[in-house]
Amino acid sequence: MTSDDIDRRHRFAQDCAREAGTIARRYFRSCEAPSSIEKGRHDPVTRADLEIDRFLIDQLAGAFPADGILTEETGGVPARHLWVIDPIDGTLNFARGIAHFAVSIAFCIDGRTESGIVYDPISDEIFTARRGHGAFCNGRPIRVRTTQGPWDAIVDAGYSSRHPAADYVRLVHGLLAQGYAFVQNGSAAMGLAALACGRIDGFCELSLKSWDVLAGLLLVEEAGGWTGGFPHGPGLLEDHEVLACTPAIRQSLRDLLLESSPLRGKTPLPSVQSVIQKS
Ligand code: LIP
Repeated sequence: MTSDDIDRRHRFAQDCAREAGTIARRYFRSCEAPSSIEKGRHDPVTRADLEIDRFLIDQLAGAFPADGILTEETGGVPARHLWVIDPIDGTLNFARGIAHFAVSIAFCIDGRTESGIVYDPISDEIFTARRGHGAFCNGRPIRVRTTQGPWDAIVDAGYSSRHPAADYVRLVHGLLAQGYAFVQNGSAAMGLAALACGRIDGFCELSLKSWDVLAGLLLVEEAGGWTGGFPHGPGLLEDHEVLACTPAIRQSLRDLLLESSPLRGKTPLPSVQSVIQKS
C-alpha cells in the first residue's frame, strides 16, 4: 500500500468520524438515548453505538472493500490492512448525558497503526495523527506537555469493571502517594487525546480493548509522548494494560503500574521500540 493510499484513508476516516458525530449528537441527551442494554457492569451499549457502528462499517467497506474491519459492537478478525473502530468510546458518559465521549477510528497495516482519528462531537474537536506526520487538533499541530514531575502532573486512570477493583485501588493509592493529581473521566480515547494536546500528563488503565485506544495511542506518539503500545495480531481482540504519558514521568508511572498489576514484576511493560519491532 502506498503513502497516497494511506492518505486517502486518513482523509476519508475524518469525514466518516464527523458524520458519525452528527448521529451521536442527534441521540445525545434526547429521549431516545437511554435505550441502552448492559453488556456488563457499568458497560452499556446504546442505539447510537449500534447505528454509528453500522454507518462506519458501511462507509469503510464501501470505499475500501479489501480492508478488514474490527469494531467494538460487531467484532471482526485481525487482517493485514485493518480498520479498528469504537463507534462511541465513553458510552457510559454518553448514556448518562455527560459530554465526554468520542468516535475513535484507527487504520493499521501489518500490525502498526498508521492513522488515528478521535472526534469529540460535542466540542467539535477532531484529533488526527498519521504515523511520521505529527498530531493535530482541528488542523493545528499539538504536543504533549513538558511535565516537571508528579507534583505538576494530572493522570487519567481509567477504571474498568472487567478488572479486579483491588488492583485499581492500589494504582490510585500509588498515584496519590507520589503526588499525582488523578482523574477518571470515562473515555480512554478522550483521555489519550487530552494527553496528546497537553491538557493532562498521563493516561493508564489496567484492562482495555484495542478499539478504545489504538487511535489515541498514535496521537500521543505523534505528539511527542511515550506509550507502552498495544499488542497487534490476536492481541487486538483481548484486554490489555495501557499506559501513555509525557516522557518525564514514564519511569515513575511504569513502576506504579507494575506494582498494581496482577503479574507484578513478572512482565515488564514493553518499550515502544520492542512493540514496533515485534509487529
Ligand atoms: C470504555 C472506555 C472507558 C474505560 C472502559 C470502557 P466504551 O469504552 O474507554 O474509558 O474505562 O473500560 O472500555 O465501552 O465506552 O467504548
